[in-house]
Amino acid sequence: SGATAAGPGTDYAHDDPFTSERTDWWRQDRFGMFIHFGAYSNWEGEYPRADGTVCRDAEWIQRSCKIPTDAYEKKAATFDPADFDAKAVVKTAKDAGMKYIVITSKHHEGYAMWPTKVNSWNLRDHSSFDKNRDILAELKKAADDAGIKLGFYYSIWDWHDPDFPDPATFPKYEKRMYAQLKELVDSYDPALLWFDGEWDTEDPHNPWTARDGERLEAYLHDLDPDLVVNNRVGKRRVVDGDYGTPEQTIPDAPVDGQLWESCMTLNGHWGYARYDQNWKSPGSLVRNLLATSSRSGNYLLNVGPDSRGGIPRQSVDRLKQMGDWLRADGQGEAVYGARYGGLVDEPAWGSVSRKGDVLYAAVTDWPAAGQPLHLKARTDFKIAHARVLGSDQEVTVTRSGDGYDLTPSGGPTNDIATVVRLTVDTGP
Ligand code: JFZ
Repeated sequence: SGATAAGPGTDYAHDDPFTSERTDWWRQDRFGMFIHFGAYSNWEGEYPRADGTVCRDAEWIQRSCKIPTDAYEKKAATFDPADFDAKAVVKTAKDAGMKYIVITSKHHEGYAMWPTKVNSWNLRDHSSFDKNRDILAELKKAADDAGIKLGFYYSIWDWHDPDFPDPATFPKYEKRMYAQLKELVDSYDPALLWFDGEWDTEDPHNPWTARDGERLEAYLHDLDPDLVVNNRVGKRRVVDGDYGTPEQTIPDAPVDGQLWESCMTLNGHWGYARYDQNWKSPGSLVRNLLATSSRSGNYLLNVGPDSRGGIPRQSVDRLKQMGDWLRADGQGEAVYGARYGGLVDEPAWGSVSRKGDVLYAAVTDWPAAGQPLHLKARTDFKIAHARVLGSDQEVTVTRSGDGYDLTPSGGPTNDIATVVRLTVDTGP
């Protein structure tokens, strides 16, 4: 199962992420929560200009709206996410069926969401927040209690540190970055690190090189050899970590030679943006999750807490509906621990995932009465048994042309995706 090639480039872990025990939890869990939360959240997506107009963006607001550093720092000094409730966040993730959480510990703005000793540009020293609180520690405790893994997003690109953009002073920045990463690992024992900002940008001053990526990977391995790390550590995939990170899209087929995780927003922004009400429907979100797991990928779905630290109601509602679908009739079986099966072509009517000798055909376009669902076989196998999860309706299985026809005798069990569970025999 899976490619044995370790994928392109240098592997941080010195093992094969496709098969190693280290990545096992990540390969099984399939569904995680991304949290974009930082000093940018305090703007709630809106920067009122002196001329009375409003400039809008989320975690990029400082750059896109050209907010002067002193104004940005002043706003951060009023940041008071007193409503941040780690237990509620973890419960939202758990109720959604999510198995891990990745929160921005430091985004491009450079603001640390934990009491770093490296500088004072952080939630304890530069805010109006309770000085006795540490939201990463709270999240770690709540996640541990709930059996949920915790990981940190960390931006290599830093808009605040004056030593970042100048290649002559960059090593000084890099030292501080290494120190911050050590703080994160030592204080919170994260299961995963999700790097970003290593890429070539419109900013010609991003001095991060592939060599820097290699050194960083070696450093992380020394800090904690069990860490799972995404691929945004080294430029141009010269250093590729454990898995690829397609953003806002789902690859239309399994990716050869690389584990992957699609990260996606629930509306159109990562950070909180009060004006953005362009929410995805629960049905399309579940279908995305099914498409992802059936192509051996993970789905990292984002929430952006507001300036008080609360997750928008619209996000919580949608996630809850995803969890309801996953729990109903054991339909989560089609996702957790499941992957691309190699036995059939992906049908137009849904997706097919596999766990051992079981195929899960998740039907999003249920056929009209008496009409079959066709499965195009890629290789020879037999179907020993077929049933609809959560129903005792009969499914007739017949050999047909290049594969099988499955003809259900009744209707779908829900209006998002009905799962037909097939026991297969792939022969000796
Ligand atoms: C980055 C960030 O700039 C953004 O704010 C957010 O955190 C997102 C998850 O990651 O944006 C990217 C990163 C990589 C690509 C595009 C946008 N990319 O590889 O195409």
